[in-house]
Amino acid sequence: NQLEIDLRSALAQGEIELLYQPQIAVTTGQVVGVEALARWRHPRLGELGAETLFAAAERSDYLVQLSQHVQRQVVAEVTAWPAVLQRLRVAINVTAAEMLLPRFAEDFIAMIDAGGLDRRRVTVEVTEGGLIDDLNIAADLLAALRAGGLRVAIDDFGTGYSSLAYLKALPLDYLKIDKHLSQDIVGSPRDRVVVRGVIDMARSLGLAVIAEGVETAEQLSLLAQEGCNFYQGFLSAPPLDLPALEAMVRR
Ligand code: G
Ligand code: G
Ligand code: NA
Ligand code: MN
Repeated sequence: NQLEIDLRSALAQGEIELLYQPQIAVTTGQVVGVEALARWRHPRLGELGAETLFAAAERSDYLVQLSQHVQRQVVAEVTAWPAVLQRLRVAINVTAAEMLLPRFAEDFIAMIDAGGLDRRRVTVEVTEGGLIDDLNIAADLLAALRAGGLRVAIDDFGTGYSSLAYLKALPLDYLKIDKHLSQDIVGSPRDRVVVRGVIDMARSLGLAVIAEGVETAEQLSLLAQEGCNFYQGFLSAPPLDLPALEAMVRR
């Protein structure tokens, strides 16, 4: 597959680009953090999304190297940001495959320290579907990250089949409501009840709630009424490059 072959030169050629999507506090409208999202600036095919990038890597056994490359790139970029952005939190995605590596948590923390990024600003995002199957092992890994001063978010909550088991078993700081749930809340009383239940449960467990994929003022208003703490989405900003992020935070 040509895409898998191209991927081998992509890292060396600096074709992986990072965008940063703002995370906004619902009550104040302030940008409090960003999620780093990878893009592939392919020399012939143009800009490819993270799904294409990571699918190509998965097929060619390159997933862990790619994911770690992206993480080091995030740390290098963030530490070089202008002062006005240094108060923002940074959410970094991890894959299940790398969590299975021996010493995952220690190595991840060492990577953050080596780049000179304050651990306390970092959130690790794990996806429900991407979590390792043994929840006891997953719980130990996440606990080790938190013991090191990082925070942990469960991503795309509500898309999998074992959401409640994850919520019950894992030590977490944030629950991210999947974009479909955030969006279906308008016009569907049943979906609104489900979102309400998820938010109540998360908050009772001491987690902060981040809604993803918020595109309209009406969605945000309903999520605010249900007690959602933070949101991401096109309503405030798509994933941004550095100049656009800086302009938004200065505004
Ligand atoms: O960027 P969207 O635009 O398409 O991202 C799709 C999914 O790909 C995200 O939900 C995220 O879980 C995953 N993803 C995006 N960027 C990264 C990354 O840098 N590392 C990992 N492991 N996953 C990422
Ligand atoms: O981490 P994860 O897979 O959830 O990444 C979120 C994905 O959703 C990214 O690919 C991002 O570009 C995309 N996204 C971010 N904001 C919105 C939005 O408001 N609407 C939609 N449809 N997609 C969004
Ligand atoms: Na994510
Ligand atoms: Mn997500």
